Amino acid sequence: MHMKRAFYIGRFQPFHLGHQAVLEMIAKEVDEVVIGIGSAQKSHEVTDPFTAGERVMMIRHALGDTGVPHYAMPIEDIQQNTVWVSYVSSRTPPFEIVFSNNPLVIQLFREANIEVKQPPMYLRSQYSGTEIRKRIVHDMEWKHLVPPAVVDVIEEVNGVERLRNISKTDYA
Ligand code: NMN
Repeated sequence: MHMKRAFYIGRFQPFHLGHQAVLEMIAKEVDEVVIGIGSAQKSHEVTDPFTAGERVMMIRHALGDTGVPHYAMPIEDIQQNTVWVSYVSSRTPPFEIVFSNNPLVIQLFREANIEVKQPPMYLRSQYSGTEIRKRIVHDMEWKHLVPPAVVDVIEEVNGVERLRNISKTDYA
């Protein structure tokens, strides 16, 4: 049995409905999706508030009912872009195509002769991690931008309070 697998990497800070829509589209083209949770070493930063484990939970519970067969794997950053593709490939299930709109990711995989497709951006201005983190910090509506399961994970780990606390400056 030959499975066609795609690779899709993001920071998922947090996983939102744009990610979910793209993954549902990718799942129509392949049998399984290898999801790289990028910058896995980061957490508790204004632009990267959630741990790799929390992001694994978001993806598992959000994709649970969607019929997107996947492996979600934390991937730490490395200092050397020249070896990044082999670093990723050495720790993921084999994949034959990459879906990404990140210019560096596209460049590195294409240089390694791996096929890259750019998925359509799904309502990009709304469904953006930057926008969602900003809304959480400023006490604006954000829950409609993420799958209900992600609201539950963020609440379980006190993510709203964490993000607001780490966004404070010490001279405010
Ligand atoms: O498009 P975003 O959500 O930023 O995700 C891309 C991810 O891929 C990031 O976590 C980024 O750090 C990662 N990445 C890492 C390297 C490296 O470690 N040298 C190279 C390219 C992309």
